[in-house]
Amino acid sequence: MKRRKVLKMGALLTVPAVFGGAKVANAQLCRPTSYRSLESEPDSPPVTAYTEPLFIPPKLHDVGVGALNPPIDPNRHQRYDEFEAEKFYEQHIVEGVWNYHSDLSALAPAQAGAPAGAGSIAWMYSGSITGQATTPGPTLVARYGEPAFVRRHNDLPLSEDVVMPIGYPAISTHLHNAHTASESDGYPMDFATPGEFWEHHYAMYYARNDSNEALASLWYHDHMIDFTATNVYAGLSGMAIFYDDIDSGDETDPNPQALNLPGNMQFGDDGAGNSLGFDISMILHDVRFTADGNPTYNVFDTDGHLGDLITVNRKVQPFMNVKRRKYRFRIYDGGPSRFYELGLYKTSDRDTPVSFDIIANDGNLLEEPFSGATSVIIGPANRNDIIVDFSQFNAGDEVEILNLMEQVNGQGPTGRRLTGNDRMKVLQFRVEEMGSGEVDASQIPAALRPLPSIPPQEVLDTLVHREWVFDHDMGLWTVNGQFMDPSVVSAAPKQGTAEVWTFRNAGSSWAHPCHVHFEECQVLEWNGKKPTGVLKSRKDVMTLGPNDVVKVFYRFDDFVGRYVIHCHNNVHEDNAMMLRWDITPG
Ligand SMILES: [Cu+2]
Repeated sequence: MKRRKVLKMGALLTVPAVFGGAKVANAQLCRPTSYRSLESEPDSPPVTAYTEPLFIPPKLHDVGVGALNPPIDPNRHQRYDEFEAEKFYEQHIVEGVWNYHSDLSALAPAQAGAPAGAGSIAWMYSGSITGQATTPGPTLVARYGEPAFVRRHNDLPLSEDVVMPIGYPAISTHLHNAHTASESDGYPMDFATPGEFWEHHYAMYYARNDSNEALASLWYHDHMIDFTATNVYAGLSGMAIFYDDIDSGDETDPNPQALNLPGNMQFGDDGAGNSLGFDISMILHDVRFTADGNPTYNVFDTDGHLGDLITVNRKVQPFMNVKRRKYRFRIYDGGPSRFYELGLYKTSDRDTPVSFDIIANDGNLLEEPFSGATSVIIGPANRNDIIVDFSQFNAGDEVEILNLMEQVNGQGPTGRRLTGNDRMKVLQFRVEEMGSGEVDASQIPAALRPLPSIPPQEVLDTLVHREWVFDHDMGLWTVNGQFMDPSVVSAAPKQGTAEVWTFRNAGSSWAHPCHVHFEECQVLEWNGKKPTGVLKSRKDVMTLGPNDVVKVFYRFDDFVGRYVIHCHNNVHEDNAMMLRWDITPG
């Protein structure tokens, strides 16, 4: 028997004691000791599932350097002359209305300059060729070796004039997991108020100039101090896709290095549920709506916020037409607080999960595909790329994504799986015949991208070791017993060094997705065990169940400045579960 086969069978028989695994069972989920009822928050108005076409954001449009007024000041950016921008983008952040679902829009009053019935109140990003603001915002499609510059304007109303009942109209935009100089990273105190802009220089440089450090599925989202959860919930999230010669986005790429994964570098949709390409990003946000069709949020619940309707690219329970061929789906948990176990089922046989391949964890290609997965678990800010082959279905078949993860409050999952009709509807695929002359040229190669090397144990033992304990104190959330204070530097590794960090969840009934800006890490041990399967990867969000302990390896290179470590249950983050750490010149 081949080694990979054995590994796969092993995964079926054993239970990974962690989030982020596939073919999982309940043992890895957390079990809150008490449940708080959601009865105080009324259900959203009824909507009809699978009637709204999936929205697929178009590309961010290159405006050219000449459009930037004032021009770029290279002195404001670390190493700008080495990584001079070749792509130039401008985005405006605005308040407007968004059609989450026609049934909800129909309930909406006249607001934000739009007539009654036009849509739910939303904060959105512009930047596509049409100039239309959307949520998610236009997708930043970038390539290694082609530095990009994005100027983001805060055009939200002043706080006394906003219609959005939640959030605060100051913005700081973080490109999640990008290897970004501090001043461009979306540090939570680096914010722009209405009428101001902030500039972001993305060097599109592999960490340590190592192509094994390539990132692929990223997202940009608001990171305003104390208001991240609410501002993202209001609509401020969008996707970013990084390509290179290996993961080139072109399934017919003749370059022998190219992986030829499904995709043809096309973004957007035709408005009727048909995508323009085969490399599709899907960001999940769970939202609760009022009787007048607007998003609602309980700011007094510091445990977290749960919506009762799952949106995909800010459409409630949408449908998507797919051809009988392979697709790459980049699945993001946009939060704020919900964890998912997503399974794929033919509507005519909801008892038999359809298997698929997982090719990336937290947006980073695995060494080899994890084949035969029957579900994928993601916590807030985690991403998994999967490949689904629809050629196994017939034209006319309907296939659904269902959420199997039971969660009744913001603390974390209950540890039980939803079954039958309790499973939550996420999205419906409608399978169509390929067009005449169309071929699926894509592949699922046996090898994807190697992992960067890790020093041997005797070297790891000599490095600086730090521990980050995620806990609860006086009704708020702490890291190492402290609340977020931007004037306190909790760690200051020197540029060019490496360290071993341990993340510990001190809570016995809480889940904490722990995120570190700037560098990603490799897991050394998860609850004392060496990582296998999809955890043998580079990660930027360690989703810790109760009492989980994860030891990881970090290097700090290329840029210096202020960064943060925080829980990516953004409600915990906003209630102080965040620390500043700095990289200092070596
Ligand atoms: Cu948390």
